Amino acid sequence: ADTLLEETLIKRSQQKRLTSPLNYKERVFVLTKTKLTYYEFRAEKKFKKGSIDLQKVRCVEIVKNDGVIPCQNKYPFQVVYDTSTLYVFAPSYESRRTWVQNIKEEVRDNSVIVAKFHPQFWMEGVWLCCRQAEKLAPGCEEYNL
Ligand code: 4IP
Ligand code: ZN
Repeated sequence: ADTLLEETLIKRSQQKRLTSPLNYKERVFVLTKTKLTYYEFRAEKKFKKGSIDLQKVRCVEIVKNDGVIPCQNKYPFQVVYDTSTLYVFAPSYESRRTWVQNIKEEVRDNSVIVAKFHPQFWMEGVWLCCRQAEKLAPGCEEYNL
């Protein structure tokens, strides 16, 4: 499929298992009309590490943050799908804006779009925005597509 965007960004581990580590990895992100895929780039090759079907995306938005960001890229955004949230860190305000705008454009007609979302991080078992301690707790701020 045709690439709409491609850039090396940093992602936080999605911690799908209770025992998953919290870490940050540099990945090549590729956006097409149907998928957001990330690859590890090693020995001049791309190795696919994960992919999100855009039809499943429920929310894409910047993350508001006033704490320390423990990786080099300081402009976070979130992609919420199924029961997971992928946090991605862009190197600049402009880069983040481009990714959020382009993904929003592709998911505009999704039936699963949320009414409310969490504007801050899920961190150490709590949503920093609303202090709810349940990962699937309903969002606390109105979402605008
Ligand atoms: C891994 O840590 C990587 O961060 C994975 O990211 C991540 O998968 C894993 O989390 C996490 O355990 P180690 O490399 O130290 O094992 P990547 O796939 O980019 O390598 P996600 O789901 O974030 O892709 P979970 O979610 O699989 O538990
Ligand atoms: Zn919240």
